[in-house]
Amino acid sequence: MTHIIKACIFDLDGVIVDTAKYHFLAWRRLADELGFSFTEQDNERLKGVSRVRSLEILLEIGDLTLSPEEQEAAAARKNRWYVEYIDQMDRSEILPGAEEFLNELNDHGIPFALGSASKNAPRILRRIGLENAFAAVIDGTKVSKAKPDPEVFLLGAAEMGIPAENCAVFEDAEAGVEAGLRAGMYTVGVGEPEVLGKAHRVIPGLAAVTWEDLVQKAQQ
Ligand code: B16
Ligand code: MG
Repeated sequence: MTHIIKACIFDLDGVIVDTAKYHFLAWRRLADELGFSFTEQDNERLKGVSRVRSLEILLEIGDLTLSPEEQEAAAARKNRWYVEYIDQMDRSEILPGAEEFLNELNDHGIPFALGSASKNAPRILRRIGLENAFAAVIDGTKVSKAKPDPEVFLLGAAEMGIPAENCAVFEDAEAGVEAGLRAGMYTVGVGEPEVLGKAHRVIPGLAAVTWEDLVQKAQQ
């Protein structure tokens, strides 16, 4: 199916910034505290996944069971450490090509939204100076169903007033690509084709895309 693109929706972690490295440091610190090791390879399983689900996966890796109260406290502790890292971020952490592509969309009058699982998304946008850049910011506090459910992207499209089929989604996580496809949107995977192969198109990063080229490929 061809898509006429009238708006874009961007995931945050892995597309606009690389906060996965800070999530990793904070989760590893929690694992250390709980007495097991957590590797960068393990961290791959947490990309695009909600905080609560991330903790469940971490506990599976450590073969550990915590009470609901202990889980809540552990997730809060992890988040405090994570926030300490993101509070050190600045514009220099915007991934290559991201700002240029957003500027290009602005030049063409194309609205764009953020569709992220992170409850810290507004804080990160402030740190990198993009708090006023998006027409809509849909973050982990606004959705009731996590990716691969399409809710986050459908809310973004609705807030912009653009039909889903006219939106292009940029996503680095497999569950996010599935969410984009389930939303009926043109879906661009950002990362490895081996992982994101179901997307309509896969690019290594936003530096590899221009507005013209997006429009053209989406119509093929
Ligand atoms: P928080 P995205 C996701 O961001 C991260 O990829 C994932 O690792 C994290 O667990 C999730 O946000 C929730 O983040 O703990 O800050 O609410 O890729 O959807 O922008
Ligand atoms: Mg992501």
